[in-house]
Amino acid sequence: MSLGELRVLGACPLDCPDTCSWVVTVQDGKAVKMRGNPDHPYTRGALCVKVNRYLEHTQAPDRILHPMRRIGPKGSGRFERISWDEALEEISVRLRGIVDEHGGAAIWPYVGTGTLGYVQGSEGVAGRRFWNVLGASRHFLNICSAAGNTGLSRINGTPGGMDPETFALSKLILLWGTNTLTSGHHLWKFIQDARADGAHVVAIDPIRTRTAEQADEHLPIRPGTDAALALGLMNVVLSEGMEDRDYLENHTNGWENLRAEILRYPPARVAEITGLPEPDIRALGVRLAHTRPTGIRATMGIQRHAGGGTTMRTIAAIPGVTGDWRHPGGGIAYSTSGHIHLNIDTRDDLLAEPVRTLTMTRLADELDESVKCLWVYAANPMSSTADQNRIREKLLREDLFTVVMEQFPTDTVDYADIVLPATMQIEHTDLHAGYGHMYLMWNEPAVEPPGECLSTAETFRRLARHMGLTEPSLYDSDLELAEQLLSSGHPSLTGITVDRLRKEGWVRLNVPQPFVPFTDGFPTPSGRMEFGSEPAYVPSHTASATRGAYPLTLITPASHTFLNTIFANNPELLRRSKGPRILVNPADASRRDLSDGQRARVFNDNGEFEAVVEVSDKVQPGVVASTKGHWRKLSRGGSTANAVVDARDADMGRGAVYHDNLVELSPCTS
Ligand SMILES: Nc1nc2c(c(=O)[nH]1)N[C@H]1C(S)=C(S)[C@@H](COP(=O)(O)OP(=O)(O)OC[C@H]3O[C@@H](n4cnc5c(=O)[nH]c(N)nc54)[C@H](O)[C@@H]3O)O[C@H]1N2
Ligand SMILES: Nc1nc2c(c(=O)[nH]1)N[C@H]1C(S)=C(S)[C@@H](COP(=O)(O)OP(=O)(O)OC[C@H]3O[C@@H](n4cnc5c(=O)[nH]c(N)nc54)[C@H](O)[C@@H]3O)O[C@H]1N2
Ligand code: SF4
Ligand SMILES: [Mo]
Repeated sequence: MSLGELRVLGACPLDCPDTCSWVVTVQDGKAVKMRGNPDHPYTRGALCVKVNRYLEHTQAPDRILHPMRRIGPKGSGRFERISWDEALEEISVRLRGIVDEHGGAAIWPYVGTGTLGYVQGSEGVAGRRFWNVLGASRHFLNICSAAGNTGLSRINGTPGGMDPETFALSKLILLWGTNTLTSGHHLWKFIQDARADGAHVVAIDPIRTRTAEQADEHLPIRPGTDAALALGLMNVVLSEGMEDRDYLENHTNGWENLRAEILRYPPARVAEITGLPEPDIRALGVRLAHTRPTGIRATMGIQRHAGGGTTMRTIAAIPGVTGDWRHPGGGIAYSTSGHIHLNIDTRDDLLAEPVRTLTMTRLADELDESVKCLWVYAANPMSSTADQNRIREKLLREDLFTVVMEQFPTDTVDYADIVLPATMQIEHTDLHAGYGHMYLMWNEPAVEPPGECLSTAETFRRLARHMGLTEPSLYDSDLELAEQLLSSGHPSLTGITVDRLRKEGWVRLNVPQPFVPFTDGFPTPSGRMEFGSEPAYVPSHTASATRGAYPLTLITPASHTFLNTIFANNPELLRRSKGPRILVNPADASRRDLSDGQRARVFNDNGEFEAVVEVSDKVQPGVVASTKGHWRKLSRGGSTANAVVDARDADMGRGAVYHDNLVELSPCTS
């Protein structure tokens, strides 16, 4: 260790279930190394292909370091540098004018998932007290997991489920609409531990992903038909006489209804709906009937469909029928966020009167004349949100005042009137909780912010001061905010303090090890699992629509090399992504004269994007797939997959439908 060398513990802020623990080595005030922390019980040392470049990313030449004001037309991305004082003054004048003339509800504070920090990011308080003082509209952050959260809450009373660590104890593992090795790979070590003990691993995914390739079995299901498969599997469990009658009797409500639904889905019918061979459905059903514990990992991918909420609810019925919730390693794991009971005190009492809620995924519709200020932070809607072309038109409106707090010159920044430079994780304090593990994580800043970058919390403190706002809680420091977050009094937080987190880097929630949820009943009003009486299968749009001019189902899942749109401007990761690509089955390719490596237009009535064709049986006929994350301005043709994605709601929670769209393909002619 050289003189002046420090090792600082931090946590990955990105929207990834794993929330890795990392160690930053700092020499003479400069971060010189970042490594995964081998001591963390869940993340155990490895980061990932993306975050291995995080340090390089913090020092990238295109980092935004100063406030800027637009000088070109909207969308041109032309700015001049201004001082923080000038930026705060211009913002204060504009915000005051908007509030006076139109009321606070004319402001849309559009926060995304760029960081999941509870102090600086979308999970917590950042900015929300400030917006409440101004009376701004509420923002519904439904883009990621809303349908699944709602579906699971209906049946279990919470989206929370298994502790992912307990997959090491499962004997049958269903990786259902989840690409573990790409979107949260630390679970894999626990799956491998289970395998070493004889567990059988099945991937259920329309794409033969890298995860499906590593599984013992892959079922290439027709998109959006998973609830029918779940019913079919339970049908076989009943035929085998292996339902857990005692569990059904004592811990569930609505069994007679669900049973009647299950009996309507014998394997032959399910084979027709799902496109899977009947013997495969039957064999998996028999395996499920006789294997305890069975652990189901189903994450957000599977619920990005018209029927996504119902899909999660019906899959989650399986451990009720098999009694798997009795055992460590049994049940379903979607997100652990339902087990996090921090005190998120956004001070809604500061709102003078009730305000409307604007919905993140519906930006294309809801960004109308009634919105006078769009304030974007930790989000990149120009690339991430559905119906991109219409969003672009709305962002061009001259009287819309758009402020973007950002680290990089994203597609959204190009439409800003004022850009504010944001810190990255090694430069600010934050408190995190994994949504794929049971630990609270501390992020201590390792270095000073570069240029004039400020954290989210500090930006809102300075703005409040500049505007002369007197509400004291607007000025709480980061450490005070963290203390408040930990002060809910919930038993899972007993003994967890800021001091302890700062010293130890992370603390496991105060729950038993192994953690088996619902042993004391379900957090529903009845204390039981609620099977409900609604239909148990709602097909996706693409599974039910007449196909007409757009016969192909497009799925747009996570890219291995980006995290949403983060890192898509890193030259090496962009190179490794091989640009926007589209997987096309050989039968569909030959019908359209498309060959491997050729450029194709992917289009529907919403718009189009360009992608390089990869002819492959990784997808079935009728299904094509391209990844999310690319930036418009770095893509040929200047648009991305979200140009064709509908702004439409799923059946529950107004969830997004990113994997449920119809398109056609044709060769690019130029
Ligand atoms: N490398 C990387 N990691 C990420 C992200 C990233 O962008 N890149 N994003 C992060 C975020 S924000 C999230 S929310 C999570 C999401 O992580 P995942 O839940 O894994 O989400 P997706 O990648 O959207 O979809 C997962 C799989 O679901 C499949 N799928 C789609 N439709 C269906 C269906 O109808 N039925 C079935 N059975 N499968 C289906 C897709 O083919 C895909 O392989 O990952 C996080 N991790
Ligand atoms: N086609 C398609 N589109 C999708 C999806 C899909 O499956 N398919 N998945 C959706 C999902 S799951 C999600 S979660 C959304 C994500 O959509 P968004 O929430 O818009 O997230 P990102 O596109 O990653 O943009 C986050 C931005 O925040 C910035 N940022 C990071 N940290 C900070 C910070 O501390 N402060 C500030 N001010 N900025 C910061 C980053 O530089 C980045 O530009 O995308 C959705 N879009
Ligand atoms: S993106 Fe996920 S896997 Fe990668 S470092 Fe962050 S938390 Fe870990
Ligand atoms: Mo997400």
